[in-house]
Amino acid sequence: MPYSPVPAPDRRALLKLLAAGPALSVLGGIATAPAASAATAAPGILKPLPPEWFTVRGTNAEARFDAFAGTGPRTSNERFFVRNHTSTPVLDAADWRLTLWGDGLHGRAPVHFTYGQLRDLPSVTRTALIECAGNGRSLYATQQGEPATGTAWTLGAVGAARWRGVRLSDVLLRAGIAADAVDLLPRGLDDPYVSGGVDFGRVRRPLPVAKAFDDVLLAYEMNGEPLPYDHGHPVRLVVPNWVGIASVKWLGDIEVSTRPLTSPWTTDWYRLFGPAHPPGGSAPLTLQTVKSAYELPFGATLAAGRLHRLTGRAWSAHAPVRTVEVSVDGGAHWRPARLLDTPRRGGWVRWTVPWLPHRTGPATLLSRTTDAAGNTQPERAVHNVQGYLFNAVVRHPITVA
Ligand SMILES: Nc1nc2c(c(=O)[nH]1)N[C@H]1C(S)=C(S)[C@@H](COP(=O)(O)O)O[C@H]1N2
Ligand SMILES: [Mo]
Repeated sequence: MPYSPVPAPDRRALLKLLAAGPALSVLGGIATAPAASAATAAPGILKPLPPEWFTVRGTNAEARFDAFAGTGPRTSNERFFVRNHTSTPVLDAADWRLTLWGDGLHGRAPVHFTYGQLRDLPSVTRTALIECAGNGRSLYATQQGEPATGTAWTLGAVGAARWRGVRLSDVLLRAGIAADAVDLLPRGLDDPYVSGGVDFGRVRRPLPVAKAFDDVLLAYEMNGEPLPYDHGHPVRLVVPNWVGIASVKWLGDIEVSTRPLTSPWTTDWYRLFGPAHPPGGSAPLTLQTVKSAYELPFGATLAAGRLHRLTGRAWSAHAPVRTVEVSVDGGAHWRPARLLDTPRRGGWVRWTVPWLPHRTGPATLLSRTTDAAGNTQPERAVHNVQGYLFNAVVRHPITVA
């Protein structure tokens, strides 16, 4: 077993260590912030959150999209957004085990895998985006005048990493999954989620066996490092192209069931409610959507009479990106951006377009992704009460001076 974890320190000691700074790179995957920055804190997140990289929103940290400018096609562990229902638990891989149980296993007795046993299975490595279903939520209010409940993300609740781990299907087969199993219920080891005085239990969300056998990973590495604490150490699910909530962190057990399962994460949240949707809500959300964003702060000032190389990123959960079109005049004229990466489903592409602004004053930048399946960003997103799956063309305000 190649990975020797740090002996689990108590939380306060760990935070103190983190505050102490650079010596900490020994901690699995927790890197140190740039020297110049005074990191802000989010309750329950362990890694440094320098304000030039993150905006803290409650127990979550949104990546600043403008800070992706000049970085590669993958998001480093230090810059990856964090979405925590409660707080990051410090788990020790040495005494962690995964339990599979339920009537969908042949033996019907629980089956355990230690961390070492998982690491001894054949590994696979793949790049996948993880994106919160609520990414872009605040734009329902700011752009469409239709507020939604929940964390007011702008566009930075998304990141692309290279994940290494074992296929969930390999583990299910070794555990003796029955032919008539239909649903899994992966559950995290973080504290139970309590909201409005109601204890909803630990984070858990049904996952169809069919998706599990398609492309789901039990990941133990992120960008070549042991999974960092905040991103699910020692093992998380990576469910490519699906809403981020499917990628359960700090995985502890998986129920395997011959009957369809539910949890509040498929009944109360992560479906579409509101007048535009079926009474009682849509089906539970699965795939993410189509988006693009400029690597520029909202309200940025650009110098008139100078050539700017505008950059951004585009992604679609449905198919590889085909085109990104850009407008610098609020949508009157469009031209294609140049794609800087080979489009792949499950990743994002960086794009660029030159712009020489002449007229000073406020301007609106737009970008529009179309994927190879013909999905394109609409002018308006279909509103839903909880503000999921915002996919509209974003109107990015800037000033030319
Ligand atoms: N156990 C557990 N898993 C979880 C969560 C959580 O709070 N607890 N948050 C989910 C949500 S809503 C998202 S968007 C992703 C975010 O992954 P990240 O924090 O690694 O970016 O993790 C998912 N997995
Ligand atoms: Mo999420």
